[in-house]
Amino acid sequence: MKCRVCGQDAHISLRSYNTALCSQDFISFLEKRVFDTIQKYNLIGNNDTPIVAVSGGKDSLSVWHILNKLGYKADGVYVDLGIGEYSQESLAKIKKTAEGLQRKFFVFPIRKIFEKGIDEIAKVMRRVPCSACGMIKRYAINKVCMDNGYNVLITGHNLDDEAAALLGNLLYWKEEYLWKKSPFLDGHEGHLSRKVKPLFLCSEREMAAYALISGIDYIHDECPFSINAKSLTYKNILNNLEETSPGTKLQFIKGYLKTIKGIEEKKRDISYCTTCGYPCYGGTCSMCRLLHRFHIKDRIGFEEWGSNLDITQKMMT
Ligand code: Q46
Ligand code: ZN
Repeated sequence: MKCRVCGQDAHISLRSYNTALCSQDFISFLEKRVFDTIQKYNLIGNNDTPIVAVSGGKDSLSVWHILNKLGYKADGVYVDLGIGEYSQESLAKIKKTAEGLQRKFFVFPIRKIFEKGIDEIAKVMRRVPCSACGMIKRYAINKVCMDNGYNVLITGHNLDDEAAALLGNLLYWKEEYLWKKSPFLDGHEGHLSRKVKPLFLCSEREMAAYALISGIDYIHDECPFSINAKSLTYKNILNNLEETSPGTKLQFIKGYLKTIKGIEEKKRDISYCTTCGYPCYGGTCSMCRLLHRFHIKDRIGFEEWGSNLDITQKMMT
């Protein structure tokens, strides 16, 4: 197989695009797709201050790398879940990437703040780890954005993540989540940053190839709590469909985007937490209730790591 662009040997075949490319042209092809996605859906504007939610995995580190390569000067934010070696290694990969990009990043160190890892906190909350994790991550990342003037939060969700989540929501007709699959979620001025997903048209396989070819050093292990995630089952189902009908995932997501234009977002009456101002559905938000339970309001803060890996402790305001 020959590269469609330069005619040299191809290294990756992209069946959903009915094409094959050499490593170098694949990198340009993927970066252009991310750039076109940002432009077409107005994900990041010239006056925006973007920040990437990084986990140490291939997608978030790659999107961080791509954005900075494309000229979007993005910093990073990481929630350290306190899961032993997994979290330590993730942090090490993020530090290395930040140093290479010469960008700073923020860390919300759960174990230092709560004196417990996410699994123990989840037990106290009587939730499964992923539920506690989701709530704390959303809150902490948004707080870093609000306290430091970042108005656009970028996540590394890829096509496979989005298609699996959409399939799950459709199977159970979770109407309230259907509109949330958009690559662009509005924020609330002064309370919630906008959320965008520049990789939502790039598949898992493409992102793995991109990270490998670009030499991005990421953590290969998955979070230990992801093992029983339903999303993995949905991903397998979609991969089987993709095998026989290349392009299925892309069509699924693109078709959805066309369709949701006509769906009215079902808005619930949102109010703001009376303690911290975070959007919630009445009274005090879940995070403020959790902090109250742990009596740790005075320890809630984050670390700011400079691009030279110097570190500053900051309290949340
Ligand atoms: S939710 Fe669950 Fe993930 Fe949090 S506890 Fe791990 S698997 S990291 S995106
Ligand atoms: Zn609150």
